[in-house]
Amino acid sequence: MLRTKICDILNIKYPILQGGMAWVSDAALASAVSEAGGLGIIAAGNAPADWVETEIIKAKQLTEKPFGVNIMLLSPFVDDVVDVVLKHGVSVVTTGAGNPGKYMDGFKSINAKVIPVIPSVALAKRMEDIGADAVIAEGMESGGHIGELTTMAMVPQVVDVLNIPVIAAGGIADGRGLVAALALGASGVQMGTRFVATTNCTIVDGYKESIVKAKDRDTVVTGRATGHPVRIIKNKLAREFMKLEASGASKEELERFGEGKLKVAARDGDLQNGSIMAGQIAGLIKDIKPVKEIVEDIIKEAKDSVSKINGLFEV
Ligand code: TUI
Repeated sequence: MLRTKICDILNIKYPILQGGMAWVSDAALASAVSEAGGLGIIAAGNAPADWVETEIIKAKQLTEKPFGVNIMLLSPFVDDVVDVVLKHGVSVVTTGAGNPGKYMDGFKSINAKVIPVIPSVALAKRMEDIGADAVIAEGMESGGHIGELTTMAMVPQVVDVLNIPVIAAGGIADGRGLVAALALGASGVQMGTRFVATTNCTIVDGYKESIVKAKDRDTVVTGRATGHPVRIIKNKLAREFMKLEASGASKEELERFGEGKLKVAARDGDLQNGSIMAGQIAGLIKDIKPVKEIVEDIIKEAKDSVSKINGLFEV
């Protein structure tokens, strides 16, 4: 129940993708999401290609269902990561933080479905023109590197100019969010923050607890001055970064300060000096649960949510 076009394209049960999150989305998390009926995604982030290769091999052992790899296009290892993806015949590739145009022929040569993350209508159109199978319209409610538009404003505008399916991302963590996305014309959703606060996610517990503790206004956008705005949970690092930014520090200085800080939080467990990337929807997340339960609950909630709305018409 609840099938959309993206389910057929990706050969998955539910129209729910897990965001590719650097240092977070490994084979354990991705395979759990795929096993639950969604699409799990391993994030290459800034990791070397051999790490990505190991995770792809592990994921193939953990699930027979489709999974994807997210390629972060600013990575210094991007060319090698693309080669690994081609070598292992990964069935779905999502891309972030740039234009994947020059890799498109390679992805097509292995029949991978290509789904770029886009922050605007213009880029969405360009992706359709170069042969993308779908796009992920990611609003600025999201954690990590973000664009300018909100999910609510961007998704229907992208839907109206594309023929390929649109996945909504940013600010979605439950069944109501899924229904809202479908109402805007999206074919499915991608969730990141919700899948961090799960028992299947292998990062330190403190990071997950920071998401559970976060309230609605507890994230901030840092790094606007660098041209790479990044949403993180307020902590010591966020305050120091904002102070540095306000003091007029150079782009290079800010980038140097931010470099490597996601690992410091997610893997080394230093939640004051590390960067806790998370979306605005963290405020809605109240527990750390198994992925399977989250996916099942979302589908149930979505159905209830639609019934409630239908009830409003039956007057
Ligand atoms: O990529 C993300 N989220 C990320 S990447 C990341 S690692 C990182 N850390 C610090 C600085 C930069 C990266 C943490 N979170 N989401 C997908 C996304 N893609 N958001 C925005 C975009 C995007 C931006 C510009 C996609 C395409 C684009 O194109 C510009 C152009 O015209 O080429």
